[in-house]
Amino acid sequence: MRLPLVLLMLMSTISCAEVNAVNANPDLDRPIYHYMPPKNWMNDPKPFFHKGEYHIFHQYNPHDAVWGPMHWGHAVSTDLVRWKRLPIALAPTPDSPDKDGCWTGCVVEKDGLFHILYTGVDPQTQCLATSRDLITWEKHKGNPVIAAPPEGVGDCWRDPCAWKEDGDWYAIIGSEKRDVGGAALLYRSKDLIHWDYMHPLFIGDKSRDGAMFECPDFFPLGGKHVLITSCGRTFWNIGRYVDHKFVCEKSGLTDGGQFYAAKTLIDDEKRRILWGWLQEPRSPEEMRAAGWSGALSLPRVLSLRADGTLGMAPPPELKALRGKHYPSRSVAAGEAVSLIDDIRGGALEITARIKVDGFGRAGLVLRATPDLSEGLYLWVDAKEKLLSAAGGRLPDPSVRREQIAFDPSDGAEIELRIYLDHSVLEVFADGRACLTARHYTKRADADRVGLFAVGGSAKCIIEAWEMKGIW
Ligand code: DQQ
Repeated sequence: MRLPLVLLMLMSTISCAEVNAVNANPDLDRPIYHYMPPKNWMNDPKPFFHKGEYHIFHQYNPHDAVWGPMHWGHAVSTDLVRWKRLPIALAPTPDSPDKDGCWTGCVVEKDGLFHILYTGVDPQTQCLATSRDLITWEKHKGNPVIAAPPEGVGDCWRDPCAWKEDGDWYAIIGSEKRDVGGAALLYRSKDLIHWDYMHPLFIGDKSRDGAMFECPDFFPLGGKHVLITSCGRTFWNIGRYVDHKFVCEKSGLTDGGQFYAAKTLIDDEKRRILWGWLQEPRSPEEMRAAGWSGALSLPRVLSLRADGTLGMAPPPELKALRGKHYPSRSVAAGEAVSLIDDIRGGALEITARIKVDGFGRAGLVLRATPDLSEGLYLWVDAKEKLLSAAGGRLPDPSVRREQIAFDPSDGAEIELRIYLDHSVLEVFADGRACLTARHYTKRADADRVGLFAVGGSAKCIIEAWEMKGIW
């Protein structure tokens, strides 16, 4: 039954003012099921779990949609899906060590109190704040608690990550050893206030994982230890923790695309969960025009795979976001993109199982216009051994290509778990490679899904759900 227009208009007037504003001026790119502040800029998540609650603290500029004087925004969830925004946890204090910003750090619990260790700027020093309830924070009167870096360290000396071990507190600070690479500098303390520098926990190689380490994270996983570091991309290193040094055995990328400064928590099911900052490859003018910038990635449950690499999977809780179901069907794809008749939308979860022998390149197009003049292509290339995503047109999607090493291994069926949320695309490939891409459009009809295979034909089993918004 079609409702009369008058009734439809009446129904729209009873929705809240914010919804009307959005409807009047639809932003086709704003995610609906990824956490974001209501407006302005966010980056760097800092997760913390306490008594059934997942807290995400994050870098936040409440005054503008571009990076600026950093505050700590705060949100909480009990189900990993719906988030409640909480008051700002930290703001810069004039004439203090964090006068120019409260940069990244970590949250720990000690003797029933919560503590944030963070970097104050400028210059970079390490500061402490304390809370009884995780909501109201009081800065330590003696800040900074670590005033200066050891000798031989470059400009980067920030983003402390602390943990308790054998009755003592340890922290690594992300840094750089000039001309060599990133360094995670290890400190020890009895009380989180007085810190002694020990030595580098680990020194990287600038040709492999960048000239410095931002936002380091260090934790046990499956009998090994993992060191996460960020410099341009976020890397994982898996190895052994021996005599307070990290011995790296394997390393790789947590994601090949717009995913950065990722950090973890451990929950009461002993799941180690990673979140990253979904970056916005837009100009300051475009970000200001949108009024928002940056989002929190979906949670990724980490595991140690049998081959010693890092496994990443979406948690089952995300199924709560599923709405209308598009049942599983088998679709043949050829060189020309075949659009699927019924599956469409800006917010979708898609599972695609693709057999990858006998052709070079096969994948999906998302956010496609019916005339295919626009689309976001996602594909596996068996020859390049890459998983890639790019906006544009086939065969040469021209706008910025995101990619990650991914060997589909001959003849194997690969499973892509795809989360599309307007401008956000997050993909989990076989639980061993992740790719995040951003794609912006002005076309309301850019909501089609299609399949293609270049250099042969491919069979794909595809199933999808419309995704519900969380606000
Ligand atoms: N972002 C913070 C720094 C960190 C960087 C500043 C990484 O603490 O190193 O907003 O994105």
